[in-house]
Amino acid sequence: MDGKYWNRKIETMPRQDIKNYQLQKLKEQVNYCYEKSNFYRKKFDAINLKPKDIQTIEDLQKIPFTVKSDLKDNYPLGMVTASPSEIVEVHASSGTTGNPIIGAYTQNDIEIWQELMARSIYTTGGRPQDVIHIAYGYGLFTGGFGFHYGAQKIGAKIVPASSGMTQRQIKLMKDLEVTMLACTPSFAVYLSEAMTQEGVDPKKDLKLKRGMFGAEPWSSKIRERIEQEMGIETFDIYGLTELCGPGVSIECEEHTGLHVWEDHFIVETIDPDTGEVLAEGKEGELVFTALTKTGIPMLRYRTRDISKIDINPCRCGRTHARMTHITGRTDDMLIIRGVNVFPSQIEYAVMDFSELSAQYLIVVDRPGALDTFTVKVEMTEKAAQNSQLDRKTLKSDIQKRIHIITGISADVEIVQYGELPRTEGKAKRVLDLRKGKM
Ligand code: DLL
Repeated sequence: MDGKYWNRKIETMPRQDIKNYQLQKLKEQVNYCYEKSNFYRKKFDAINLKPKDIQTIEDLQKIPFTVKSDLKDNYPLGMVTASPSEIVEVHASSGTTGNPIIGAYTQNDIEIWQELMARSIYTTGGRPQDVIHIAYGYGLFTGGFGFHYGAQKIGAKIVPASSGMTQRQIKLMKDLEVTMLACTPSFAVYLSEAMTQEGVDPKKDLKLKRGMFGAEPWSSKIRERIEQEMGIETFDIYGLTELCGPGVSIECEEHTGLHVWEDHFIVETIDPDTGEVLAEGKEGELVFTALTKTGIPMLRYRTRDISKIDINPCRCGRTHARMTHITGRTDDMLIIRGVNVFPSQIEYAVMDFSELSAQYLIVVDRPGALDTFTVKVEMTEKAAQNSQLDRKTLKSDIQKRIHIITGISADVEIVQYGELPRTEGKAKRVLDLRKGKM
């Protein structure tokens, strides 16, 4: 700990030093994979690639991508490269179909994850005197444990609330004078609503100052709402089970993107269709190489997350590249009547209306030859009580807004406040009833 940095030397390293360090670690990791992993050796041998062919960072591009299905096909532990007795913990992601994605950690991996989470929480201003309420699920999901390990290393006081029992969470936040909240943005919205219902004013009744939200995309407008309603500063945090969990990148106090911890990860952006590596600053799919992970090493892992990278110096003094907030996933994209639509676009449109709550659900179906596209939205409690409100005009204004943003027309259904499901983990925003019909 040194002023605002958890590790000043690493966080403010000149970029050339970062590159040199990455190259050294990359060569070590490639050797490790080639010697110890059947999976990677086979991939290398198939194209006659040898570890000695990796002599520069650019040579990374010679290595084939690793994809989600590699992990699913090798479920549960087929990609473990360390010896089985070295695995000390497993986590898994909440995939909806098929085998879950397993993360298997050696002691080395856990220690690195803890260090990266401590660094991340510290970057958002977390200090030993903070009381950190962790409302990410504890269990197979990496959210709860990731924050727990990091906060523990900082020496903060932890409230391991996990998910569920919203009313009790609010009581604990108040009674234990919680200063920082960690949960999904959708749960933060839910908590804020529940606080209003409980008659708790977060600005007056709580000591809450900051929130660390991630694990799902969230628009700038949802963010504004959370900040205004709770009176807090918010930070976006990113990560995935395949790489460690949360702690791959984090926003600093400048809020100009998320610093990718490049002493542990090399990040590339690619064209999701062709796999071509894109120039820095161009939007594409993020691909990560984990430089220090030993349980299940990841070389050029395709995340399906869409973002862009900026390597310019940040005003905070950190030199690690920044990624923009994730706008969506390549597999999130809906094709409705031939038009590409991202749920984040709908969120953006809906959040323009102060009469609406932050909940929405996109329902797509194909009862006949054509797709139907319905967006269900909810009035806020306050708007529902306003007898002057012209619902017809509101509905048509929402329809127009969605049309401007997506280019296609949607049916808008305004439902009663509280009718759309609230989630404690990642929100489910799309119901695609066409699946199985196509
Ligand atoms: O969601 C890890 C995590 C936990 C990150 C808590 C942040 C906070 P998985 O369950 O494996 O891991 O899901 C990973 O979630 O590929 C993204 O699509 C999405 N995701 C994670 N963080 C963000 C974020 C955790 N800040 C997948 N913004 C990733 C947008 C995010 N999407």
